[in-house]
Amino acid sequence: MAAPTSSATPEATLATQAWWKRAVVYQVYPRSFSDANGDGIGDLRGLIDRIDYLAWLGIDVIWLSPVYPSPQDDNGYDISDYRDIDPLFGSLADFDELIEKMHAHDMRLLMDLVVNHTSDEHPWFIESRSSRNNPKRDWYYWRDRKADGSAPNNWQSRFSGSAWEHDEATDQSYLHLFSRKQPDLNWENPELRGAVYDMMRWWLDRGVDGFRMDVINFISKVDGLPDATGTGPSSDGRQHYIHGPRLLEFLSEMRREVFDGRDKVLLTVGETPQAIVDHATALTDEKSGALNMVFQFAHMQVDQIGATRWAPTALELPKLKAVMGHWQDGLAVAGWNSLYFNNHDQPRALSRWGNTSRYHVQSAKAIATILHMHRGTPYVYQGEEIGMTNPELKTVDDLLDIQSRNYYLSRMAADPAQDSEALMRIVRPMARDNARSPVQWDAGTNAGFTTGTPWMAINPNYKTINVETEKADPNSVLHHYRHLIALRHENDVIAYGSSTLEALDDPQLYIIIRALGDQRAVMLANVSSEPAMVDGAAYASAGLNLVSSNYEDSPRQPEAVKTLRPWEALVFLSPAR
Ligand code: TEU
Ligand code: CA
Repeated sequence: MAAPTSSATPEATLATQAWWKRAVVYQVYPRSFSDANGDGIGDLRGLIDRIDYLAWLGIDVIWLSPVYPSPQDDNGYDISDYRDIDPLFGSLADFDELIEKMHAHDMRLLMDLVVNHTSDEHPWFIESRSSRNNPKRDWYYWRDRKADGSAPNNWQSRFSGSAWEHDEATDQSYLHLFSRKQPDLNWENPELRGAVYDMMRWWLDRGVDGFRMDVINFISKVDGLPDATGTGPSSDGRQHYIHGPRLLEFLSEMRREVFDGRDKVLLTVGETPQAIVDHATALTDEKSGALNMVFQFAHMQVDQIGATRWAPTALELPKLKAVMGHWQDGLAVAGWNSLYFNNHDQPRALSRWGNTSRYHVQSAKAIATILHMHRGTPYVYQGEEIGMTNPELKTVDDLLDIQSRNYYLSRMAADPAQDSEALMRIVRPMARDNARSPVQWDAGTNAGFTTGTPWMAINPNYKTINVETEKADPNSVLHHYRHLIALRHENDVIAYGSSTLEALDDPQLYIIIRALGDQRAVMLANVSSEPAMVDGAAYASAGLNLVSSNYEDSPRQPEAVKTLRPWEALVFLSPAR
Protein backbone atom coordinates (compact mmCIF):
# COMPACT_ATOMS: atom_id res chain seq x y z
CA MET A 1 0.00 0.00 0.00
CA ALA A 2 1.55 3.29 -1.04
CA ALA A 3 2.25 5.56 1.89
CA PRO A 4 -0.69 7.98 2.08
CA THR A 5 0.06 11.55 1.11
CA SER A 6 0.57 14.13 3.84
CA SER A 7 -1.83 12.47 6.20
CA ALA A 8 0.31 13.10 9.26
CA THR A 9 -1.12 15.99 11.23
CA PRO A 10 1.59 18.62 11.77
CA GLU A 11 2.39 18.74 15.48
CA ALA A 12 1.53 22.46 15.58
CA THR A 13 -2.11 21.84 14.78
CA LEU A 14 -2.57 18.87 17.11
CA ALA A 15 -4.02 21.06 19.80
CA THR A 16 -6.66 22.27 17.38
CA GLN A 17 -7.72 18.74 16.49
CA ALA A 18 -11.37 18.00 17.35
CA TRP A 19 -11.72 16.14 20.66
CA TRP A 20 -13.37 13.17 18.98
CA LYS A 21 -10.22 12.37 16.97
CA ARG A 22 -8.59 11.08 20.16
CA ALA A 23 -11.77 9.63 21.65
CA VAL A 24 -12.89 6.04 22.08
CA VAL A 25 -16.62 5.39 21.78
CA TYR A 26 -18.56 2.63 23.56
CA GLN A 27 -21.85 1.45 22.06
CA VAL A 28 -24.62 0.56 24.51
CA TYR A 29 -27.51 -1.55 23.17
CA PRO A 30 -29.69 -0.74 26.16
CA ARG A 31 -31.96 -3.77 26.33
CA SER A 32 -28.94 -6.05 26.70
CA PHE A 33 -26.61 -3.86 28.76
CA SER A 34 -27.72 -3.86 32.41
CA ASP A 35 -31.14 -4.31 34.06
CA ALA A 36 -31.68 -2.43 37.32
CA ASN A 37 -35.40 -3.04 37.92
CA GLY A 38 -35.49 -6.79 37.47
CA ASP A 39 -37.80 -6.98 34.46
CA GLY A 40 -35.12 -8.80 32.43
CA ILE A 41 -34.54 -5.89 30.08
CA GLY A 42 -31.64 -3.45 30.36
CA ASP A 43 -32.46 0.13 31.29
CA LEU A 44 -31.07 3.62 31.90
CA ARG A 45 -30.69 3.03 35.64
CA GLY A 46 -28.56 0.00 34.82
CA LEU A 47 -26.41 2.16 32.56
CA ILE A 48 -26.14 4.90 35.21
CA ASP A 49 -24.89 2.25 37.65
CA ARG A 50 -22.14 1.23 35.18
CA ILE A 51 -20.79 4.69 34.26
CA ASP A 52 -17.97 4.33 36.79
CA TYR A 53 -16.94 1.09 35.05
CA LEU A 54 -16.92 2.75 31.63
CA ALA A 55 -14.91 5.67 33.03
CA TRP A 56 -12.43 3.15 34.50
CA LEU A 57 -12.17 1.50 31.06
CA GLY A 58 -11.21 4.90 29.62
CA ILE A 59 -14.33 5.49 27.51
CA ASP A 60 -14.85 9.04 26.28
CA VAL A 61 -18.18 8.74 24.48
CA ILE A 62 -21.25 6.52 24.75
CA TRP A 63 -23.35 5.86 21.64
CA LEU A 64 -26.72 4.93 23.11
CA SER A 65 -28.92 2.84 20.80
CA PRO A 66 -32.56 4.02 20.85
CA VAL A 67 -34.39 4.38 24.17
CA TYR A 68 -37.34 6.39 22.79
CA PRO A 69 -40.94 5.13 23.05
CA SER A 70 -41.28 2.33 20.53
CA PRO A 71 -43.41 -0.78 19.86
CA GLN A 72 -40.00 -2.56 19.82
CA ASP A 73 -40.69 -4.16 16.42
CA ASP A 74 -37.04 -3.52 15.57
CA ASN A 75 -35.85 -3.19 19.18
CA GLY A 76 -36.34 0.56 19.28
CA TYR A 77 -35.29 1.49 15.74
CA ASP A 78 -39.03 2.03 15.18
CA ILE A 79 -39.74 5.22 17.08
CA SER A 80 -43.25 6.33 18.06
CA ASP A 81 -42.24 9.45 20.05
CA TYR A 82 -38.97 11.31 19.46
CA ARG A 83 -39.19 13.39 22.64
CA ASP A 84 -39.49 10.94 25.45
CA ILE A 85 -37.96 7.80 26.96
CA ASP A 86 -39.77 4.45 26.68
CA PRO A 87 -40.91 3.37 30.19
CA LEU A 88 -39.18 0.09 29.37
CA PHE A 89 -35.89 1.96 29.78
CA GLY A 90 -36.93 4.60 32.34
CA SER A 91 -37.85 8.28 32.18
CA LEU A 92 -36.57 11.63 31.01
CA ALA A 93 -35.56 12.26 34.63
CA ASP A 94 -33.37 9.13 34.47
CA PHE A 95 -31.98 10.38 31.16
CA ASP A 96 -31.12 13.77 32.66
CA GLU A 97 -29.38 11.99 35.56
CA LEU A 98 -27.41 9.89 33.08
CA ILE A 99 -26.28 13.00 31.17
CA GLU A 100 -25.29 14.72 34.41
CA LYS A 101 -23.27 11.73 35.63
CA MET A 102 -21.56 11.30 32.26
CA HIS A 103 -20.61 14.96 32.02
CA ALA A 104 -19.27 14.80 35.59
CA HIS A 105 -16.96 12.03 34.29
CA ASP A 106 -16.06 14.16 31.23
CA MET A 107 -17.90 11.64 29.06
CA ARG A 108 -20.16 12.60 26.16
CA LEU A 109 -23.41 11.06 24.93
CA LEU A 110 -24.39 10.36 21.32
CA MET A 111 -28.09 9.75 20.84
CA ASP A 112 -29.12 7.33 18.10
CA LEU A 113 -31.04 9.45 15.58
CA VAL A 114 -33.44 7.34 13.49
CA VAL A 115 -35.04 9.69 10.98
CA ASN A 116 -35.10 7.71 7.75
CA HIS A 117 -38.32 6.23 9.13
CA THR A 118 -40.59 6.27 12.15
CA SER A 119 -42.75 3.61 13.73
CA ASP A 120 -46.17 3.15 12.13
CA GLU A 121 -47.46 4.01 15.62
CA HIS A 122 -45.88 7.48 15.57
CA PRO A 123 -48.63 10.20 15.63
CA TRP A 124 -47.15 11.65 12.43
CA PHE A 125 -47.86 8.40 10.57
CA ILE A 126 -51.23 7.87 12.22
CA GLU A 127 -52.25 11.29 10.90
CA SER A 128 -50.62 10.73 7.52
CA ARG A 129 -52.46 7.43 6.94
CA SER A 130 -55.83 8.82 8.13
CA SER A 131 -56.69 10.36 4.76
CA ARG A 132 -55.23 11.23 1.39
CA ASN A 133 -55.56 14.94 2.09
CA ASN A 134 -54.24 14.96 5.64
CA PRO A 135 -51.61 17.75 5.99
CA LYS A 136 -49.03 15.10 6.95
CA ARG A 137 -49.86 12.76 4.05
CA ASP A 138 -46.71 13.90 2.23
CA TRP A 139 -44.49 13.35 5.28
CA TYR A 140 -44.31 9.73 4.10
CA TYR A 141 -44.18 8.01 0.71
CA TRP A 142 -47.72 7.08 -0.38
CA ARG A 143 -48.21 5.76 -3.93
CA ASP A 144 -50.94 4.01 -5.96
CA ARG A 145 -50.39 0.38 -6.85
CA LYS A 146 -49.61 -0.37 -10.48
CA ALA A 147 -52.53 -1.06 -12.83
CA ASP A 148 -51.96 -4.80 -12.44
CA GLY A 149 -52.35 -4.45 -8.67
CA SER A 150 -48.65 -4.92 -7.94
CA ALA A 151 -46.65 -2.67 -5.65
CA PRO A 152 -45.75 0.87 -6.81
CA ASN A 153 -42.24 -0.41 -7.63
CA ASN A 154 -40.16 -3.57 -7.24
CA TRP A 155 -38.05 -2.41 -4.26
CA GLN A 156 -37.47 -5.01 -1.57
CA SER A 157 -37.40 -4.45 2.18
CA ARG A 158 -34.09 -5.17 3.95
CA PHE A 159 -36.17 -7.33 6.26
CA SER A 160 -37.51 -9.54 3.43
CA GLY A 161 -40.53 -9.02 1.19
CA SER A 162 -41.75 -6.00 -0.72
CA ALA A 163 -40.76 -2.51 0.47
CA TRP A 164 -44.43 -1.49 0.12
CA GLU A 165 -47.39 -2.13 2.41
CA HIS A 166 -50.87 -1.52 1.04
CA ASP A 167 -53.30 0.46 3.20
CA GLU A 168 -56.87 -0.44 2.28
CA ALA A 169 -58.39 2.58 4.06
CA THR A 170 -56.99 5.03 1.52
CA ASP A 171 -56.20 2.46 -1.20
CA GLN A 172 -52.55 3.50 -1.39
CA SER A 173 -49.31 1.81 -0.39
CA TYR A 174 -46.55 3.25 1.79
CA LEU A 175 -42.79 2.72 1.44
CA HIS A 176 -40.79 0.92 4.15
CA LEU A 177 -37.18 -0.01 3.44
CA PHE A 178 -37.21 -1.95 6.69
CA SER A 179 -40.17 -3.52 8.46
CA ARG A 180 -43.78 -2.69 7.52
CA LYS A 181 -43.93 -1.05 10.96
CA GLN A 182 -41.14 1.37 9.89
CA PRO A 183 -42.60 3.68 7.20
CA ASP A 184 -40.00 5.85 5.43
CA LEU A 185 -40.16 9.59 6.02
CA ASN A 186 -40.33 11.79 2.94
CA TRP A 187 -37.38 14.16 3.28
CA GLU A 188 -38.51 16.03 0.17
CA ASN A 189 -41.07 17.67 2.45
CA PRO A 190 -39.56 20.81 4.08
CA GLU A 191 -42.07 20.73 6.95
CA LEU A 192 -40.96 17.22 7.85
CA ARG A 193 -37.30 18.27 7.75
CA GLY A 194 -38.10 21.23 9.99
CA ALA A 195 -39.82 18.96 12.51
CA VAL A 196 -36.74 16.70 12.58
CA TYR A 197 -34.35 19.61 13.11
CA ASP A 198 -36.56 20.98 15.87
CA MET A 199 -36.46 17.63 17.63
CA MET A 200 -32.67 17.43 17.27
CA ARG A 201 -32.25 20.88 18.82
CA TRP A 202 -34.51 19.75 21.69
CA TRP A 203 -32.11 16.92 22.53
CA LEU A 204 -29.03 19.12 22.17
CA ASP A 205 -30.63 21.65 24.53
CA ARG A 206 -31.07 18.74 26.98
CA GLY A 207 -27.31 18.20 26.99
CA VAL A 208 -26.76 15.56 24.33
CA ASP A 209 -23.32 15.84 22.70
CA GLY A 210 -24.13 14.56 19.23
CA PHE A 211 -25.85 11.89 17.18
CA ARG A 212 -25.28 8.55 15.51
CA MET A 213 -27.52 8.83 12.48
CA ASP A 214 -29.25 5.62 11.42
CA VAL A 215 -29.01 4.84 7.67
CA ILE A 216 -28.68 8.57 7.09
CA ASN A 217 -27.49 8.01 3.50
CA PHE A 218 -30.92 6.53 2.64
CA ILE A 219 -32.96 9.70 3.25
CA SER A 220 -32.82 11.09 -0.30
CA LYS A 221 -34.64 8.89 -2.82
CA VAL A 222 -34.45 9.29 -6.61
CA ASP A 223 -37.42 11.21 -8.02
CA GLY A 224 -40.22 9.00 -9.25
CA LEU A 225 -39.01 6.04 -7.17
CA PRO A 226 -38.12 4.08 -10.33
CA ASP A 227 -38.02 0.29 -10.45
CA ALA A 228 -34.75 -1.36 -9.52
CA THR A 229 -32.79 -2.82 -12.40
CA GLY A 230 -30.25 -5.62 -12.44
CA THR A 231 -30.17 -8.92 -10.54
CA GLY A 232 -28.94 -10.21 -7.20
CA PRO A 233 -29.16 -8.80 -3.65
CA SER A 234 -28.18 -5.30 -4.76
CA SER A 235 -31.16 -5.04 -7.08
CA ASP A 236 -33.50 -4.37 -4.16
CA GLY A 237 -33.85 -0.69 -5.02
CA ARG A 238 -30.77 0.52 -3.15
CA GLN A 239 -29.39 2.02 -6.38
CA HIS A 240 -32.17 4.59 -6.08
CA TYR A 241 -31.75 5.56 -2.42
CA ILE A 242 -28.13 5.12 -1.36
CA HIS A 243 -26.41 8.52 -1.27
CA GLY A 244 -29.35 9.97 -3.23
CA PRO A 245 -29.46 13.20 -5.24
CA ARG A 246 -30.29 15.59 -2.38
CA LEU A 247 -28.45 13.89 0.49
CA LEU A 248 -25.66 16.49 0.76
CA GLU A 249 -28.20 19.29 0.47
CA PHE A 250 -30.33 17.88 3.28
CA LEU A 251 -27.34 17.28 5.57
CA SER A 252 -25.90 20.74 4.91
CA GLU A 253 -29.28 22.17 5.83
CA MET A 254 -29.26 20.03 8.99
CA ARG A 255 -25.78 21.31 9.83
CA ARG A 256 -26.92 24.93 9.45
CA GLU A 257 -30.24 24.45 11.25
CA VAL A 258 -29.03 22.26 14.10
CA PHE A 259 -25.27 22.20 14.63
CA ASP A 260 -23.78 25.55 13.58
CA GLY A 261 -23.43 28.10 16.34
CA ARG A 262 -23.65 25.58 19.18
CA ASP A 263 -21.48 26.41 22.19
CA LYS A 264 -19.70 23.03 22.11
CA VAL A 265 -18.01 20.86 19.49
CA LEU A 266 -20.51 18.11 18.77
CA LEU A 267 -19.88 14.68 17.31
CA THR A 268 -21.99 13.42 14.42
CA VAL A 269 -21.48 9.98 12.90
CA GLY A 270 -23.57 8.77 10.02
CA GLU A 271 -24.40 5.11 9.50
CA THR A 272 -23.98 4.78 5.74
CA PRO A 273 -24.49 1.21 4.47
CA GLN A 274 -22.88 0.60 1.08
CA ALA A 275 -21.12 3.99 1.17
CA ILE A 276 -17.92 4.27 -0.86
CA VAL A 277 -14.91 6.44 -0.02
CA ASP A 278 -16.07 9.26 -2.31
CA HIS A 279 -19.40 9.40 -0.46
CA ALA A 280 -17.61 9.47 2.89
CA THR A 281 -15.19 12.16 1.76
CA ALA A 282 -18.07 14.35 0.64
CA LEU A 283 -20.04 13.71 3.82
CA THR A 284 -17.16 14.20 6.30
CA ASP A 285 -15.06 16.89 4.61
CA GLU A 286 -14.25 19.28 7.45
CA LYS A 287 -15.09 22.35 5.37
CA SER A 288 -18.00 21.36 3.15
CA GLY A 289 -19.19 18.14 4.83
CA ALA A 290 -22.01 17.77 7.30
CA LEU A 291 -20.82 14.87 9.44
CA ASN A 292 -17.64 14.18 11.38
CA MET A 293 -17.40 10.52 10.39
CA VAL A 294 -19.37 7.63 8.95
CA PHE A 295 -19.80 3.91 9.56
CA GLN A 296 -18.97 2.26 6.26
CA PHE A 297 -19.67 -1.46 5.74
CA ALA A 298 -17.09 -2.61 3.18
CA HIS A 299 -14.96 -4.48 5.75
CA MET A 300 -18.10 -6.13 7.12
CA GLN A 301 -18.75 -7.72 3.76
CA VAL A 302 -15.34 -9.17 2.88
CA ASP A 303 -16.49 -12.56 4.24
CA GLN A 304 -19.85 -12.51 2.46
CA ILE A 305 -20.43 -13.80 -1.04
CA GLY A 306 -22.07 -11.07 -3.13
CA ALA A 307 -22.09 -8.77 -0.08
CA THR A 308 -25.20 -10.48 1.19
CA ARG A 309 -25.33 -11.34 4.87
CA TRP A 310 -26.83 -14.75 4.28
CA ALA A 311 -23.90 -16.09 2.27
CA PRO A 312 -21.01 -16.07 4.77
CA THR A 313 -17.63 -17.41 3.77
CA ALA A 314 -14.25 -17.78 5.48
CA LEU A 315 -12.26 -14.59 5.96
CA GLU A 316 -9.35 -14.15 3.56
CA LEU A 317 -7.11 -11.71 5.43
CA PRO A 318 -5.73 -9.94 2.33
CA LYS A 319 -9.29 -8.93 1.44
CA LEU A 320 -9.80 -7.35 4.86
CA LYS A 321 -6.45 -5.55 4.67
CA ALA A 322 -7.22 -4.26 1.18
CA VAL A 323 -10.52 -2.76 2.32
CA MET A 324 -9.16 -1.33 5.57
CA GLY A 325 -6.16 0.14 3.72
CA HIS A 326 -8.43 1.58 1.03
CA TRP A 327 -10.44 3.42 3.69
CA GLN A 328 -7.36 4.48 5.67
CA ASP A 329 -5.88 6.04 2.53
CA GLY A 330 -9.19 7.33 1.22
CA LEU A 331 -9.78 9.46 4.32
CA ALA A 332 -6.10 10.20 5.08
CA VAL A 333 -6.32 13.84 4.08
CA ALA A 334 -10.01 14.85 4.13
CA GLY A 335 -12.59 13.27 6.41
CA TRP A 336 -12.09 10.82 9.26
CA ASN A 337 -12.60 7.06 9.76
CA SER A 338 -14.72 5.36 12.35
CA LEU A 339 -13.14 2.05 13.35
CA TYR A 340 -15.34 -0.90 14.29
CA PHE A 341 -15.52 -4.67 13.93
CA ASN A 342 -18.57 -5.07 16.22
CA ASN A 343 -21.98 -3.54 16.70
CA HIS A 344 -25.58 -4.60 17.41
CA ASP A 345 -26.12 -5.62 13.78
CA GLN A 346 -23.04 -7.78 13.35
CA PRO A 347 -22.05 -11.16 14.78
CA ARG A 348 -19.29 -10.92 17.36
CA ALA A 349 -15.98 -10.45 15.50
CA LEU A 350 -14.25 -12.84 17.90
CA SER A 351 -16.59 -15.66 16.85
CA ARG A 352 -16.57 -14.54 13.24
CA TRP A 353 -12.80 -14.17 12.74
CA GLY A 354 -11.04 -15.32 15.94
CA ASN A 355 -10.36 -18.78 17.41
CA THR A 356 -12.63 -19.15 20.44
CA SER A 357 -11.77 -22.79 21.04
CA ARG A 358 -7.94 -22.78 21.19
CA TYR A 359 -6.90 -19.12 21.31
CA HIS A 360 -9.85 -17.28 22.84
CA VAL A 361 -7.90 -14.66 24.81
CA GLN A 362 -5.05 -14.28 22.31
CA SER A 363 -7.35 -13.86 19.30
CA ALA A 364 -9.67 -11.46 21.16
CA LYS A 365 -6.66 -9.32 22.07
CA ALA A 366 -5.21 -9.55 18.55
CA ILE A 367 -8.45 -8.44 16.89
CA ALA A 368 -8.70 -5.53 19.33
CA THR A 369 -5.07 -4.52 18.78
CA ILE A 370 -5.52 -4.52 15.02
CA LEU A 371 -8.59 -2.30 15.17
CA HIS A 372 -7.17 0.15 17.69
CA MET A 373 -3.89 0.61 15.83
CA HIS A 374 -5.62 2.06 12.77
CA ARG A 375 -6.10 5.81 12.22
CA GLY A 376 -9.62 6.86 13.19
CA THR A 377 -12.03 6.77 16.13
CA PRO A 378 -12.45 3.27 17.61
CA TYR A 379 -15.90 1.99 18.65
CA VAL A 380 -16.12 -0.70 21.34
CA TYR A 381 -19.42 -2.59 21.27
CA GLN A 382 -20.70 -3.70 24.69
CA GLY A 383 -19.15 -6.99 25.79
CA GLU A 384 -16.47 -6.88 23.10
CA GLU A 385 -14.03 -5.63 25.76
CA ILE A 386 -14.37 -8.86 27.75
CA GLY A 387 -14.24 -11.22 24.76
CA MET A 388 -17.92 -12.10 24.57
CA THR A 389 -18.83 -14.56 21.84
CA ASN A 390 -21.89 -15.42 19.75
CA PRO A 391 -24.58 -17.14 21.85
CA GLU A 392 -26.06 -20.48 20.89
CA LEU A 393 -28.87 -19.91 18.38
CA LYS A 394 -30.35 -23.40 18.28
CA THR A 395 -33.66 -22.99 16.45
CA VAL A 396 -35.83 -20.28 14.96
CA ASP A 397 -37.20 -19.77 18.48
CA ASP A 398 -33.81 -18.24 19.34
CA LEU A 399 -34.10 -15.75 16.46
CA LEU A 400 -35.61 -12.75 18.22
CA ASP A 401 -34.39 -10.13 15.76
CA ILE A 402 -36.84 -9.13 13.06
CA GLN A 403 -34.27 -9.35 10.27
CA SER A 404 -33.09 -12.85 11.16
CA ARG A 405 -36.58 -14.11 11.92
CA ASN A 406 -38.15 -12.66 8.78
CA TYR A 407 -35.40 -14.15 6.64
CA TYR A 408 -35.79 -17.61 8.18
CA LEU A 409 -39.60 -17.53 7.89
CA SER A 410 -39.54 -16.19 4.31
CA ARG A 411 -37.09 -18.92 3.23
CA MET A 412 -39.11 -21.60 5.01
CA ALA A 413 -42.32 -20.31 3.41
CA ALA A 414 -40.67 -20.48 0.00
CA ASP A 415 -39.69 -24.12 0.57
CA PRO A 416 -41.59 -25.67 3.50
CA ALA A 417 -40.06 -29.07 2.90
CA GLN A 418 -36.50 -27.91 3.55
CA ASP A 419 -34.57 -29.04 6.60
CA SER A 420 -34.90 -26.42 9.37
CA GLU A 421 -31.41 -27.13 10.74
CA ALA A 422 -29.92 -26.66 7.27
CA LEU A 423 -31.62 -23.27 7.09
CA MET A 424 -30.45 -22.41 10.62
CA ARG A 425 -26.89 -23.18 9.51
CA ILE A 426 -27.27 -20.38 6.94
CA VAL A 427 -28.89 -17.89 9.31
CA ARG A 428 -26.95 -18.68 12.50
CA PRO A 429 -23.47 -17.24 11.72
CA MET A 430 -24.62 -13.76 10.61
CA ALA A 431 -27.83 -13.29 12.58
CA ARG A 432 -27.92 -9.94 14.39
CA ASP A 433 -29.04 -11.86 17.51
CA ASN A 434 -25.39 -12.90 17.90
CA ALA A 435 -24.58 -9.42 19.23
CA ARG A 436 -27.58 -9.09 21.49
CA SER A 437 -27.17 -11.58 24.33
CA PRO A 438 -26.97 -9.77 27.69
CA VAL A 439 -23.65 -8.34 28.84
CA GLN A 440 -21.87 -10.68 31.26
CA TRP A 441 -21.03 -8.70 34.42
CA ASP A 442 -20.08 -11.48 36.85
CA ALA A 443 -20.18 -15.23 37.40
CA GLY A 444 -23.33 -15.01 39.51
CA THR A 445 -27.00 -15.53 38.64
CA ASN A 446 -27.80 -14.36 35.11
CA ALA A 447 -24.23 -13.06 34.87
CA GLY A 448 -25.24 -10.10 37.01
CA PHE A 449 -27.34 -8.72 34.13
CA THR A 450 -30.70 -9.05 35.85
CA THR A 451 -32.38 -10.38 38.96
CA GLY A 452 -35.34 -11.33 36.77
CA THR A 453 -35.69 -13.51 33.69
CA PRO A 454 -33.43 -12.15 30.93
CA TRP A 455 -35.27 -11.23 27.71
CA MET A 456 -32.68 -13.26 25.80
CA ALA A 457 -30.66 -16.22 27.08
CA ILE A 458 -27.35 -15.45 28.78
CA ASN A 459 -24.39 -17.05 27.02
CA PRO A 460 -23.42 -20.09 29.16
CA ASN A 461 -19.74 -19.06 29.03
CA TYR A 462 -20.46 -16.17 31.42
CA LYS A 463 -18.86 -18.13 34.28
CA THR A 464 -15.41 -17.26 32.93
CA ILE A 465 -16.15 -14.43 30.51
CA ASN A 466 -17.41 -11.55 32.64
CA VAL A 467 -16.37 -8.09 33.81
CA GLU A 468 -15.78 -8.94 37.47
CA THR A 469 -13.56 -11.96 36.81
CA GLU A 470 -11.58 -10.12 34.15
CA LYS A 471 -11.17 -6.96 36.19
CA ALA A 472 -9.32 -9.08 38.76
CA ASP A 473 -7.03 -10.60 36.09
CA PRO A 474 -4.37 -8.21 34.71
CA ASN A 475 -3.88 -10.53 31.72
CA SER A 476 -7.55 -10.46 30.73
CA VAL A 477 -9.07 -9.25 27.48
CA LEU A 478 -10.63 -6.43 29.52
CA HIS A 479 -7.30 -5.11 30.75
CA HIS A 480 -5.95 -5.33 27.20
CA TYR A 481 -8.75 -3.09 25.90
CA ARG A 482 -8.11 -0.67 28.74
CA HIS A 483 -4.41 -0.58 27.77
CA LEU A 484 -5.18 -0.01 24.06
CA ILE A 485 -7.49 2.87 24.95
CA ALA A 486 -4.80 4.41 27.18
CA LEU A 487 -2.22 4.06 24.38
CA ARG A 488 -4.43 6.16 22.12
CA HIS A 489 -5.00 8.77 24.80
CA GLU A 490 -1.28 9.01 25.60
CA ASN A 491 0.27 8.95 22.12
CA ASP A 492 -0.36 11.50 19.36
CA VAL A 493 1.07 9.09 16.78
CA ILE A 494 -1.76 6.63 17.48
CA ALA A 495 -4.45 9.27 17.61
CA TYR A 496 -3.34 11.37 14.65
CA GLY A 497 -0.41 9.70 12.87
CA SER A 498 -0.42 8.53 9.26
CA SER A 499 -1.17 4.86 8.71
CA THR A 500 0.36 2.48 6.20
CA LEU A 501 -0.57 -1.18 5.88
CA GLU A 502 2.29 -3.49 4.85
CA ALA A 503 2.47 -7.13 3.66
CA LEU A 504 -0.96 -6.75 2.11
CA ASP A 505 -0.87 -10.08 0.30
CA ASP A 506 0.32 -12.11 3.26
CA PRO A 507 -2.45 -14.50 4.38
CA GLN A 508 -1.40 -14.40 8.06
CA LEU A 509 0.28 -11.09 8.83
CA TYR A 510 -1.39 -7.79 9.64
CA ILE A 511 1.22 -5.02 9.79
CA ILE A 512 0.47 -1.35 10.37
CA ILE A 513 3.00 1.49 10.49
CA ARG A 514 1.95 4.74 12.14
CA ALA A 515 4.06 7.92 11.89
CA LEU A 516 3.83 11.48 13.20
CA GLY A 517 6.89 13.71 13.16
CA ASP A 518 9.61 11.72 14.95
CA GLN A 519 7.10 9.33 16.54
CA ARG A 520 6.45 5.89 15.10
CA ALA A 521 4.26 2.97 16.04
CA VAL A 522 4.63 -0.48 14.48
CA MET A 523 2.11 -3.27 14.87
CA LEU A 524 3.03 -6.84 13.87
CA ALA A 525 0.13 -9.30 14.19
CA ASN A 526 -0.47 -12.91 13.22
CA VAL A 527 -4.15 -13.37 12.32
CA SER A 528 -4.02 -17.16 12.24
CA SER A 529 -3.85 -20.18 14.50
CA GLU A 530 -0.47 -21.26 13.08
CA PRO A 531 2.95 -19.66 13.63
CA ALA A 532 3.81 -16.96 11.06
CA MET A 533 7.23 -15.99 9.74
CA VAL A 534 7.97 -12.26 9.76
CA ASP A 535 11.06 -10.16 9.07
CA GLY A 536 10.68 -7.82 12.01
CA ALA A 537 13.92 -6.02 11.10
CA ALA A 538 12.21 -4.66 7.99
CA TYR A 539 10.02 -2.53 10.24
CA ALA A 540 12.63 -1.58 12.82
CA SER A 541 13.77 1.96 13.56
CA ALA A 542 15.58 3.69 16.40
CA GLY A 543 13.92 3.71 19.78
CA LEU A 544 11.05 1.37 19.04
CA ASN A 545 10.06 -0.46 22.24
CA LEU A 546 7.37 -3.04 22.94
CA VAL A 547 4.32 -1.41 24.55
CA SER A 548 1.65 -4.05 23.93
CA SER A 549 1.58 -7.83 23.53
CA ASN A 550 -0.87 -10.71 24.05
CA TYR A 551 1.85 -13.18 25.06
CA GLU A 552 4.42 -13.30 27.88
CA ASP A 553 8.08 -12.80 26.90
CA SER A 554 7.60 -11.22 23.46
CA PRO A 555 10.71 -9.55 21.94
CA ARG A 556 11.23 -5.96 23.10
CA GLN A 557 12.22 -4.64 19.62
CA PRO A 558 10.80 -5.45 16.17
CA GLU A 559 14.19 -6.49 14.74
CA ALA A 560 14.17 -9.45 17.15
CA VAL A 561 10.85 -10.73 15.78
CA LYS A 562 11.34 -13.63 13.33
CA THR A 563 8.21 -15.62 14.07
CA LEU A 564 4.88 -14.67 15.53
CA ARG A 565 3.05 -17.27 17.61
CA PRO A 566 -0.61 -18.01 16.82
CA TRP A 567 -2.55 -14.73 17.12
CA GLU A 568 0.49 -12.94 18.57
CA ALA A 569 -0.04 -9.18 18.22
CA LEU A 570 2.78 -6.79 19.11
CA VAL A 571 2.92 -2.98 19.23
CA PHE A 572 6.20 -1.10 19.30
CA LEU A 573 6.36 2.63 19.94
CA SER A 574 9.04 5.33 19.82
CA PRO A 575 9.33 7.46 21.80
CA ALA A 576 6.29 6.99 24.01
CA ARG A 577 4.79 10.34 25.10
O1 TEU B 1 -29.11 -0.78 10.23
C1 TEU B 1 -29.02 -0.41 8.86
C2 TEU B 1 -28.60 -1.58 8.03
O2 TEU B 1 -27.63 -1.59 7.30
C3 TEU B 1 -29.47 -2.74 8.07
O3 TEU B 1 -29.67 -3.13 6.74
C4 TEU B 1 -28.79 -3.81 8.89
O4 TEU B 1 -27.49 -3.41 9.25
C5 TEU B 1 -28.61 -5.10 8.13
O5 TEU B 1 -28.31 -6.04 9.05
C6 TEU B 1 -27.54 -5.00 7.04
O6 TEU B 1 -27.30 -6.31 6.55
C7 TEU B 1 -29.70 0.27 11.01
C8 TEU B 1 -29.67 -0.18 12.46
O7 TEU B 1 -28.32 -0.32 12.88
C9 TEU B 1 -30.42 -1.49 12.53
O8 TEU B 1 -30.34 -2.05 13.83
C10 TEU B 1 -31.87 -1.22 12.16
O9 TEU B 1 -32.56 -2.46 12.12
C11 TEU B 1 -31.97 -0.55 10.79
O10 TEU B 1 -31.03 0.51 10.59
C12 TEU B 1 -33.35 0.09 10.64
O11 TEU B 1 -33.45 1.18 11.54
CA1 CA C 1 -35.15 -3.20 33.24
